[in-house]
Amino acid sequence: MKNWGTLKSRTGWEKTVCILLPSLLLSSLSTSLSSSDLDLIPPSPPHTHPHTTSLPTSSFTIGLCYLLHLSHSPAIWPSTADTSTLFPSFPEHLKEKLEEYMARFTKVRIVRTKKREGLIRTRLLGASMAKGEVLTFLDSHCEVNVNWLPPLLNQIALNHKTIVCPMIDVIDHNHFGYEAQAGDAMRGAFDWEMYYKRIPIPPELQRSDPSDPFESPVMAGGLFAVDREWFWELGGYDPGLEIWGGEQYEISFKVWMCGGGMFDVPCSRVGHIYRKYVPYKVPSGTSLARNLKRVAETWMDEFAEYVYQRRPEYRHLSTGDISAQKELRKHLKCKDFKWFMAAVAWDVPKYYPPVEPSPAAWGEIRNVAANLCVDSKHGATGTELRLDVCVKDGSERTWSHEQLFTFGWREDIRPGEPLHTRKFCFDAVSHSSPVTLYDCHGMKGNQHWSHRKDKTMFHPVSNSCIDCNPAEKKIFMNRCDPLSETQQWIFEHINMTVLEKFNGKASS
Ligand SMILES: [Mn+2]
Repeated sequence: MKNWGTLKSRTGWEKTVCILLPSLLLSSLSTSLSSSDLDLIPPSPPHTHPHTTSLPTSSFTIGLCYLLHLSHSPAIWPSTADTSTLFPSFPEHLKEKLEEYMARFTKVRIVRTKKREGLIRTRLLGASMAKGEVLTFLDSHCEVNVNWLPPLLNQIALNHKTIVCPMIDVIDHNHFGYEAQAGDAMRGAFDWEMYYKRIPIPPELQRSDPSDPFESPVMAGGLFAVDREWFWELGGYDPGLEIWGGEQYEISFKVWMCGGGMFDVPCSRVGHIYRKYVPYKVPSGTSLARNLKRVAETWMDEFAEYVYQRRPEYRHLSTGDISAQKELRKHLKCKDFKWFMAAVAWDVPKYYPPVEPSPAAWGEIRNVAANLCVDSKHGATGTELRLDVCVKDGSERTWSHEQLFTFGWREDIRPGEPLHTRKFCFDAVSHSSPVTLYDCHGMKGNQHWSHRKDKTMFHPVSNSCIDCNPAEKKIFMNRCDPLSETQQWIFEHINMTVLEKFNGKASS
């Protein structure tokens, strides 16, 4: 027993227990072990693992601030770490203090950039100076968990063209509490505005052992391990990307399309602090858009058009020179994006279709009794919907109104025109609650609406309807009474074919 390391979380993912044996990894469900058994197995310090030489050595590149936090993670310096490289940015107060402090970690090298280079080029610099066989990239605001590294290295030892990502657990930015993400193991995906999304692992890809690594189309951010030579064969990150953003898509598309693959490894856990706001200034402000367009132009072929349809402002953006990236793609004989969508990300369009199916209704929503419109005032989560004078009827202060809504294919209602909806949905929690905007979850439930022939807006889950008080301009849920004109609503535009399909599905 003493040679075994056990991986055990503080909360959230006890179901998956991963056991490390010398040079190979076995994983099993905890059904045969009770949690008290697990407590009896002392996690052996990483440096005493008697593994063979078959696991490659690893170098780390870690960015920016909070790095003291990470360097004190007990498991960050396993014996497989050959050289570790830390990268502070340029805050003056860290200069000598940091060097003095880090002197006690003999494996740490501090390398400084001359000017601010941003995450992407700084990581490239770290990678260029690393000597280990495997590069492991981590954010500085991370805390690695027990035995996080060997399961990653193992996948790379099996296939050196594999990029592997740990499960990213959540460290709360207020109190540093540690827990798994909602849903824990999920595939990395994206919508066609290029927002990162997580989608369930489809049954076809589910393993009998949930602790087995699984394929993921795109990585979440910057936490991954990669064979050093393979990383450079792939051209590293595109050095033309600025500061931050889009690089996770670039490396993900590239590794899949150019003959490799990407896996998430449930046995490898790394906690990450999700911050509430960005604590630094990003120069010029458009670098994210430019980065995304650069990635789209280099890798996404005709699918880039789906992005531009949703972000028309990208059309006129300059990507800078991408000829080297295109040349690399040709040189590596990479497959096209159509292949990527068919072979790797085939389940993504089920959640995020490139061509949005036609909505059932859109435009203003006018109440029959009040002759007033639903108005969400550009509000965010928690905003209560109110009645207001319809913009079309010459209401002034138009800047403060938001009266265009889309009743779309997910059968939820969102502010905005069909191609540019916001990510908030009409949401009700009971048969008498107000109707508010809430972050769309896309899973129907309490955001599922139906617009019936009698003009009511029916909420199946609470078996109630949207009602209003014209005098107070309040909008709320109530017991359905189709004869009451305060419960009758008229959408400006209706696609009857789609609407009947929605309603037919509901009644069948
Ligand atoms: Mn981060």
